[in-house]
Amino acid sequence: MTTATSPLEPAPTPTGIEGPLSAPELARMNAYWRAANYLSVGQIYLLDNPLLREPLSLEHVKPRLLGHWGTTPGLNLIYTHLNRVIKGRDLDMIYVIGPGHGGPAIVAHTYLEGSYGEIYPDVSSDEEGLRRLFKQFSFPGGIPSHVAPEVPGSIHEGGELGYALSHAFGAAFDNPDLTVACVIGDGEAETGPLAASWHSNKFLNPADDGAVLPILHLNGYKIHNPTLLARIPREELESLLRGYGWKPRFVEGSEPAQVHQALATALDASLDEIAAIQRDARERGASHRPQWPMVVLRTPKGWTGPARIEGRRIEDHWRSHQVPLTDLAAHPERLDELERWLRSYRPEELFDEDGALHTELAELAPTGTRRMGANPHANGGELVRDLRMPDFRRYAVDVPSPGATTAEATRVLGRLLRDVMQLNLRQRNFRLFGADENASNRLDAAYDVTAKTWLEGASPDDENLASDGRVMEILSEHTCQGWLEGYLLTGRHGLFSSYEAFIHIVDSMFNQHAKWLKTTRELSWRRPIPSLNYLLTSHVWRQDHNGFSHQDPGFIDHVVNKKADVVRVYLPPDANSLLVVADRCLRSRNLVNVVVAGKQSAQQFLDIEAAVRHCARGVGIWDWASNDQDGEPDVVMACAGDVPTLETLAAVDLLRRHFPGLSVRVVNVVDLMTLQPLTEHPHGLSDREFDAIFTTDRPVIFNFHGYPWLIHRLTSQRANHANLHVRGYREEGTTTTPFDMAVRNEIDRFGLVCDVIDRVDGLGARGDRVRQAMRAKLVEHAEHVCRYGEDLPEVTQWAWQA
Ligand SMILES: Cc1ncc(C[n+]2csc(CCOP(=O)(O)OP(=O)(O)O)c2C)c(N)n1
Ligand SMILES: [Mg+2]
Repeated sequence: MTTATSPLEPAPTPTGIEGPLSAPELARMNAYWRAANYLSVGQIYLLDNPLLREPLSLEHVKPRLLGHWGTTPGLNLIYTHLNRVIKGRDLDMIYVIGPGHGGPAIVAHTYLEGSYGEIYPDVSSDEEGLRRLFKQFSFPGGIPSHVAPEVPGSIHEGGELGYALSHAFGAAFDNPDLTVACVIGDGEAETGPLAASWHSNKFLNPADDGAVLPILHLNGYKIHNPTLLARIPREELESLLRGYGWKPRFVEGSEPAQVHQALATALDASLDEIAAIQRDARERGASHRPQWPMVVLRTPKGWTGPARIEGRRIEDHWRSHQVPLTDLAAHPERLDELERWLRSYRPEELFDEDGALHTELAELAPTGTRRMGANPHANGGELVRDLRMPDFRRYAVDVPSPGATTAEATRVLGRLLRDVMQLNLRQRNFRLFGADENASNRLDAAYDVTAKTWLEGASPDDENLASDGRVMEILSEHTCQGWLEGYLLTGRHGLFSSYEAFIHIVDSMFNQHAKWLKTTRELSWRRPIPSLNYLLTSHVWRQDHNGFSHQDPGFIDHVVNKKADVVRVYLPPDANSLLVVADRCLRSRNLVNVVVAGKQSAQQFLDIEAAVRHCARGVGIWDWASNDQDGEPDVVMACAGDVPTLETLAAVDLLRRHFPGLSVRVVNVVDLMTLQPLTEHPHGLSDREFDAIFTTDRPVIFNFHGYPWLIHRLTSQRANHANLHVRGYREEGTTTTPFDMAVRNEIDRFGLVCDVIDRVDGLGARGDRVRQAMRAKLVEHAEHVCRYGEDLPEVTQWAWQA
């Protein structure tokens, strides 16, 4: 049914163009694309007059023009075509948008399909709704310019480029019915994280996982430059993508009808191929990696916008990246240009009298939860199923008395994780991630119940590799992080274990995820998702094989910058406390939990019930190590982290021997956030509680796992801060003995004893003699390690005695 003024009027189709779209269908899709483009330009520019029912004037235009046009028409085109295949095939599909700066596109489409208005009813399908839609974009009190958490259907803001494909794969794992369409900007494709993530196809099991359809958007430009992938010869690009294992289909052009047909053809062929791959694997087993299809879409940046402005090329140029026409007040002719641009989409044909999209166009969108803006996978909290958790007490290390046993904390945790894996095999919602280090980090018990995902060729000597493995290892921290984020954002659970020093590689990805969580907490319609859990091990104090390059405890400094209600940092002192903390983290929602724990054999201090009590408070006085029962201590020996805790206890032992009358209180901190004031962090101790533990006037010698400054930063507002003396990592050490690492950074027992002598009044001449003895020990230590290559027997054999 078409009328002369209807958008269904077939666009003049150049002869000789073939494709799956009938002329009316092509015309309707082109009109839908026009509508989305119109709404996108409207969002960037208009405050009022949303349907251009009056001539455009300056007061209809926003005073500050903010946003990104260049990528937007391409994103709109793709969305329009994805709607077609979703409807045609009843696909369960979400859309991950790498160039997330094209926020107007997705807001426009979710508005057109109705999912936007269901969440934000004020933005209604009428003229008033359009006015609000336009005004709110990049406007104070409104919405951000990117595909941020505020945008329905998004699991990926795209503000920081590089993570689209790894997020898409994370969403697809264990979602066999889901197809994730993923647009990758050609500039984004130059980033390291994106480049590594092409390899994700080697980890996707066609029988048990969903599919990812990458669409490389070759619009030719970034902000101020051409892109490499758009300028290298086509055959090199094709070889590159084929080398990564993909089967690319090229769609190229700048004539709408031709591009519509070509894109529809490419999507049909790609989705047919995906369906065939999945059918085959699901019937006959997933024995190898298929060559998955992808699309390369080469269309002009800023397509359909002004071709030239004042003689300079805009369309098909980087100059279209942000807002092509600015400073309209000073250049009235630009206002005319803007009006011509907006009217070129012929809004009067697209929206009815009330301002609603014409029904025959609205019908092009899928309905219900098939709309990409309403797909529950993109609001993963709606789909979360709790993990089935074993009782962590079953894995407890027997600790008859503090110091009586040794254990490797992460190996103990590995057994718990193995059983978490086992218990959730059927619901397929738990995975472990790590950059080639899960075994090195002693989590290899997991391989008793599952393998590492591997769909490439097999060698008879391989170990623990299988196409249906659930431990994900690729030597790209970015890819691990991106996969895990995608997995969590779609409502599943996981844990990322990393060498402590190298987790910094994903500092920025952590930032973005923490920001995402902070924002979603403020959006009632976004349901809470499982927390992002980091286990940082092979930590700074035990770099036996490696040395200085592998030493860096600074990730936690970085993490605590983020909103307090999103981050947690735990430093369990031994295996049982690690079990308790891990249980808590795996059950939590909407947090980033950072757990730092050693993997080496180490003394154990807490039996499991003591660990439960200690971790519940997060910080506490260890009465069994203290002798201040009669009142205020002479000194507080505080510690956080397994190695610093050991050194503190060894120092306390020395103090007992040398100063039997000295009253010493030992405080251990598991939950670093307890140190912050309650006003700053929900786990912060009240001042009263803090003062009760740390006193208001006694010296506190705090032995810390990380950089000392962090403890000062967290406690700066506490009454006793002036008496706080913090020892921690001082950027010293190399490949040396464990105790020498402590000595070089001055967190060692002998140095701690000297700290006490220096800070507690009244130790007199005895104090001087003991200080001298401690210094002598340090000299003896230095000579011994250089001569024998190992620590003094009195150090290695020391154990806490009840
Ligand atoms: C990691 C990162 N570096 C730099 C930027 C700044 N930036 C924003 S958009 C952009 C260009 C993106 O080009 P492309 O991926 O081709 O997207 P297009 O707009 O062309 O679709 C850049 C460099 C960023 N957002 N993220
Ligand atoms: Mg580009």
